Amino acid sequence: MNLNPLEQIGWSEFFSNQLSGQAAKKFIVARIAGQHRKHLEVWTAEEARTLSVAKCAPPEPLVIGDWILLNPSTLRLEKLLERYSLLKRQAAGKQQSVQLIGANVDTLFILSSCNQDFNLGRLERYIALALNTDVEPVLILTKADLSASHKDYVIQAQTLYDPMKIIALDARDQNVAQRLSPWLQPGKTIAVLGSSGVGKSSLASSLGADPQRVAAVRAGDQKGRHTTTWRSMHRLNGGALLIDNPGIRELRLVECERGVERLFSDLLEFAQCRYADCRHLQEPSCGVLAAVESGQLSERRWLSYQKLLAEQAGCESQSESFH
Ligand SMILES: Nc1nc2c(ncn2[C@@H]2O[C@H](COP(=O)(O)OP(=O)(O)OP(=O)(O)O)[C@@H](O)[C@H]2O)c(=O)[nH]1
Ligand SMILES: [Zn+2]
Repeated sequence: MNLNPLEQIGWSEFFSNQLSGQAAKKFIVARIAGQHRKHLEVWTAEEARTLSVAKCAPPEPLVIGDWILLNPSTLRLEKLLERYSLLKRQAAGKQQSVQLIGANVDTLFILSSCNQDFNLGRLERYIALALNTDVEPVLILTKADLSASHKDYVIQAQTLYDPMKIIALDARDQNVAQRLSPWLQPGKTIAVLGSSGVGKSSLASSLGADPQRVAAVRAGDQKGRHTTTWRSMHRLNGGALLIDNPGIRELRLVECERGVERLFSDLLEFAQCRYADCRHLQEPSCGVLAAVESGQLSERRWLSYQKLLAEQAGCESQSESFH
């Protein structure tokens, strides 16, 4: 496959359709490839450049993975192109504030270790986050080499969302790219999320990410809360792009009803309820409650559904300003 320089960093028809021929000639097309407190790193067809955040103040916040148009003489932001996917969550410690995680992502690698880090409720949040914006979730169970029972983890996780691919591996293994090859096509963008210590940096290195950039993300995480904006994009061996993120302590969903509905489609199949607007909480003649009662549906799953819906109710879209 012969990709031109922009396609190699993720450009596609979805974006070129947003440009008039004139705009394509007049402006520099760039992708945000690094987010730091005071500056952005962008990639163009020719080079990597650094921009001051002050010059990039669009009406809505920018995030790594975004495609933007820059004025060639001032390097000011002219336009943010429409995104085909956007991963976001509630900002840590700030209810009602949205934090963007990454834009124009094709695949979300959800990392969890085959040990006490493994938690079904937490995985459900990550999967819903991806499904909400049509990003394919892929569950990567790391530290499989340390667990005799990694197959049990796979079986448990498969109950969460049947179509999801699950791969158990050793993140330090240099051959992991073979097993992940369906998602590593040139020009495709992958975001990696998971708790601290699950092997995000190890996996990035095994896939060929530049170790210096990986180290920068880790150092940023240790500096404290401001560093949540410290993310970078890596080119992997074989040509895919990977967005690294600091470890997430607690993921809370926001504006994610669609993702929750898709994740819990098995539960909603039971929703033959008396009331059309049944919330499946305690209403009489509720098909979902009846399924829990009869054991067709696990109580854990029903509780999880209710919890994920409740936590985002009342969380309005007030994006955290990027500074
Ligand atoms: N045995 C084994 N060790 C692993 C595996 N993945 C990661 N490790 C080790 O676990 C430790 C943490 O791995 P990292 O790759 O730094 O984890 P991380 O997710 O990047 O952590 P943060 O940077 O804190 O978010 C390191 O000592 C790794 O060598 C694995 O699959 N198997
Ligand atoms: Zn109901």
